[in-house]
Amino acid sequence: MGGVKVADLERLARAVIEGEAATVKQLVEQALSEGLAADTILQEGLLKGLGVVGEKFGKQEMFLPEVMMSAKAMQAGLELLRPHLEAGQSGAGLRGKVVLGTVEGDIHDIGKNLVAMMLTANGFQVIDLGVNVKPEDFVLACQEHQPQFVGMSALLNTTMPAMARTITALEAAGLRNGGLQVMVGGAPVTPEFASRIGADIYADDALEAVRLLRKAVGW
Ligand code: B1M
Repeated sequence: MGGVKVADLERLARAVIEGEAATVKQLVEQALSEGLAADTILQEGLLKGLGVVGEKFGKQEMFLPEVMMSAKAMQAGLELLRPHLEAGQSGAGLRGKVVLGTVEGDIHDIGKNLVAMMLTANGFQVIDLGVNVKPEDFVLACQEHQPQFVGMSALLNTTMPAMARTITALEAAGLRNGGLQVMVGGAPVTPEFASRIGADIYADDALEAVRLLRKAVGW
């Protein structure tokens, strides 16, 4: 632990910004082997880097191909952290079942994957439908798996209405009468929007998602 330097995490953030997947992997492995907590590597390295990417993208200082490289580098790092973030859990699925996906028209999945990882780490069974999930596919998955929760992620203003359409489809299929609770999240989603569309739970980040679902199942 003592050997881990802030400079290494700064290098890691820089490697994400520069889209250097190989360097990201190497620095994550190094940080893990030096005993740094996976959560610190995630927050202070990977997510810090991606945050800068988001700012630069917004200001048109970075462009789509570069952002894609950064996202790939981020995912490479996240995969190495996955076993550590999910470690130490027995009885996976005991706490409840969650059908999860990024809504129709939206292919952002880093936040959704983090939510999936943190829920899995906390004993929930996650059925991950991936990205660009149509309302009818959420419905089919809920009919098949009978989860207590369905979680939707959206990162674009233009795809937020797909959350409302999905809730309407779940209602039309009679699924919400059975107590299925809807959780929504993603950078542009607000608590006000969540309540306006009839979602039961709004979570600001992955840890909050875990906290709220644990509360909902009484654990
Ligand atoms: Co895009 N993108 N992107 N992008 N991208 C954003 C979101 C944007 C804010 C960038 C910007 O302009 N500054 C902007 C959206 C503007 C808006 O509408 N509000 C944007 C745009 C415009 C686009 C395109 C339209 C660009 C184009 O084509 N011209 C395009 C859309 C493609 C599509 O989806 N149809 C596009 C494409 C892409 C890439 C493919 C290059 C890549 C995604 C790769 C991937 O995901 N595999 C990408 C990326 C990486 C970003 C930024 C830079 C980073 C997003 C991210 O992963 N953040 C992003 C800028 C930014 O967010 N600052 C941006 C890290 C992640 C951990 O955070 O997903 O918010 P987040 O998740 C958080 C919480 O929100 C929460 O928990 C997580 C943290 O613990 N959470 C939930 C998320 N889902 C939840 C669900 C829950 C609960 C909590 O319950 C179910």
